[in-house]
Amino acid sequence: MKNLKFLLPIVALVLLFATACDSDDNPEDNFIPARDRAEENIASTLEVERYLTTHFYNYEEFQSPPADFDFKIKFDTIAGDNIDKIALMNQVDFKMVQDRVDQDVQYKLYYLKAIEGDGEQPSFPDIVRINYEGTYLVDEDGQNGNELFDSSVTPIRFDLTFIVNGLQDALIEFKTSTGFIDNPDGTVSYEGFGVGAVFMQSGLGYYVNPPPSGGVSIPVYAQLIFTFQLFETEIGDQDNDGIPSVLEDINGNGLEEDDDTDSDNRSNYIDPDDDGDLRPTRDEIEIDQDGNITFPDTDGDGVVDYLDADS
Ligand SMILES: [Ca+2]
Ligand SMILES: [Ca+2]
Ligand SMILES: [Ca+2]
Ligand SMILES: [Ca+2]
Repeated sequence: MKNLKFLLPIVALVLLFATACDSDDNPEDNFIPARDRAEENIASTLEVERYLTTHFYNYEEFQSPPADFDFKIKFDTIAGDNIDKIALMNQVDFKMVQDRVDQDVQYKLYYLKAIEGDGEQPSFPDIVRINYEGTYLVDEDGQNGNELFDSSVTPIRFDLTFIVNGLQDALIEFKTSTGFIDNPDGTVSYEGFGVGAVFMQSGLGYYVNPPPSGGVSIPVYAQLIFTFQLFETEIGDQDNDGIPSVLEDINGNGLEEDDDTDSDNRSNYIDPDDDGDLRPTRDEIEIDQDGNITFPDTDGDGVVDYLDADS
């Protein structure tokens, strides 16, 4: 501790000096650009696939659940006593998912359906209640495993547009519970819920911006695994303009971020005045008593009022 007092002014001086020296230079010289997303995708996918071929999950417990089974997915290495287990690679599904930054990058997103679920299927901008566990992949020095960085204690409500893209993309492949029972101790037990996992490339995760999380720092470019239980879903209307956000995906590509009718840098799903005509979207649509929405086109030009700045 004693040395720290002396060290600090020196650090400050060095920083000052460095800043002074830099002042004539192009400030971009100090900027380390993020890795190319297409190239990173290739390396990330190989790392994810390495994990999937060397690990298995507790599928036997899901096949014949023990009495006290918590219906949570657990992974282990295929080795020793477990050398004969079926690799995740042979049990996962995958789908192609677009990068949110570079439209030319498509990810092969692997997910595991331990239980699909019997309830409702959420849409990509909906609000869900889940249990989850987040880990990042460690793949170095012959080691190939994963480290826990976050988990829920009790079911948590999440806006799907706020969570990492890979988890958003995976959760919409599952279904919720069919209902729940109130337990005497005040907790609830959900029935028929979906249980799954997703194995995502860093480009669908945090890439160069991992969040600060309790004690564990996630490395940049880390591949992520989330396991989850999906309990409930409700329709998202993030800007409260009366239009469910799933209908604000104007170009119909399943992404909420890239639709901005009035080009004001607020995507439609978070823009309460989508055409920028200063009339709120809510006043340019009609909602009847049953909640059915209709979209008037007053000037008959084929563009509905709430997306028509002239009407
Ligand atoms: Ca879209
Ligand atoms: Ca907008
Ligand atoms: Ca809107
Ligand atoms: Ca309008």
